[in-house]
Amino acid sequence: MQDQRTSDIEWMRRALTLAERGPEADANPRVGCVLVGADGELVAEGWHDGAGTPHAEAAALAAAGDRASGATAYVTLEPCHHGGRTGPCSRALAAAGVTRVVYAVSDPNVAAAGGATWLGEQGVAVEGGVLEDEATALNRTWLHSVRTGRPWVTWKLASTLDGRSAAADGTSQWITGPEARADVHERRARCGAILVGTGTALTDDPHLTARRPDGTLHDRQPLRVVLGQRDLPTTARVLDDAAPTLHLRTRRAQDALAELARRDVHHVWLEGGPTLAAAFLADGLVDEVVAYVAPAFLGRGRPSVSDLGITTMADILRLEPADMAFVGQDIRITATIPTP
Ligand code: AOF
Ligand code: ZN
Repeated sequence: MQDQRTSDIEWMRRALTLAERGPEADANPRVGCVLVGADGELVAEGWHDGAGTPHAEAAALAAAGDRASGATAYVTLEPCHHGGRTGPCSRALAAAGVTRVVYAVSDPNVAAAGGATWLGEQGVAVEGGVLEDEATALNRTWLHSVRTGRPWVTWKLASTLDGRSAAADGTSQWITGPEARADVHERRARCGAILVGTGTALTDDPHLTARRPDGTLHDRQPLRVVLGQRDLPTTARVLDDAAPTLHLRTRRAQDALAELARRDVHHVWLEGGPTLAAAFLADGLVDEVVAYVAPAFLGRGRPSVSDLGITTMADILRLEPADMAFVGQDIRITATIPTP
């Protein structure tokens, strides 16, 4: 017989795998739940499939029926304790006769939290923090957004080895190859919003949709967000009907992000240009950089980011490397910016 700690970890790993089936760019987190009987056998499983659908616990309880009585529930997020769109999982678990609840990470959503405490008061054995790091990584952007009130921001850049994102005459197509561009489109589809400034929208007239290499649209399109006070012509591609678009007429990046968090966007894909990127970086609003670096030089040309006000080595902005990979002929570097 395995000790309880080992089996707790194994079942939680299963719950995390189930959670991954949920949609990534949803308003809600990805959550998985496994119900295990007193005999140590699997009773039922469930996962959350996006806002408005049953929570993971509710899905597992529905699949279990009477067999939930006396079971242990493994949940990747603390069970909710609010009315919300679907009703409190804490009460549903207790009502079904679940005697033990093991969860990975506490719910930072103040409206929904409190399930663990309440279950404990009902005499249910409750334990939190099992595989907490893995569960945190799974919902990194959602947790960040709920905790800070602003979405996780990924700044995507494409540049040459000498850090140029456009040639001296302004031409910028194409620094990176088709594989890198396809990679960008796939990642766009997994974000809540794509953000550019009015400068980029007016100069490049981008679509800002997520497309496959054959030009067809991905099934999911992020919200297209243009930031800045200048008007856009009604003919701008970003205003076509391929995806929803929001023009935020504020200069303040912080306000724009707060507005997006209110709209349940928890992952923003920032796509330039250099002035907007510099503003976000200077305000500490970039959480992660995904840089596609082409093995090429431009010499003269436009830098990927404008002045950051850094004049001496002591002030260098250093990132935490997270990943590096070849994407076609180009190199993709992923790095995070630690919050001070
Ligand atoms: C859970 N299990 O599967 C999820 C939870 O609007 P609602 O009713 O869908 O509630 C959303 C909130 O509930 C969400 O912000 C988070 O705090 C929690 N999500 N909780 O116990 C789940 N998806
Ligand atoms: Zn719930």
